[in-house]
Amino acid sequence: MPADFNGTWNLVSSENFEGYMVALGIDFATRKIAKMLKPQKVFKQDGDSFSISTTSTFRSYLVEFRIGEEFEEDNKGLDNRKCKSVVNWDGDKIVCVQTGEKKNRGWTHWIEGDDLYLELRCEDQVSTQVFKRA
Ligand code: VLZ
Repeated sequence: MPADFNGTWNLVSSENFEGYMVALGIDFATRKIAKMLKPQKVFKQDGDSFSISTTSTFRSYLVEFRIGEEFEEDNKGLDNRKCKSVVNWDGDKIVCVQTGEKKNRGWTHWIEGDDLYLELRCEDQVSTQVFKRA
């Protein structure tokens, strides 16, 4: 039985989100705002179907996918670069590979105790965020 990510999660800590945003080419003014945000994630997981909505007072982002099925991702409101994305299980983690202009782009989510983790990767930058159940 795979991990159950269903629920509402609030950001409690963030490491090197700045470096991740720089690697994505996000401008200074946007980064200044974005790094102050405490986004909330709502996961809906039904078998291999997922939706992850990330909301904040500034920008919000929704991604929907099925495990193992490649999809076009537009990253609207983030860096707006299109990529081909695919998410797979790695044990109890979900691992997204985002193939496009930026090398080594993707993210991994997993649960540790009561906390939701997110590792965001772009080029040589790694950001780690931790969320707690709302
Ligand atoms: O998360 O890719 O959960 O695809 C934060 C909005 C969204 C703040 C960060 C605005 C998205 C930032 C991180 C402006 C530059 C992300 C995935 C995994 C969902």
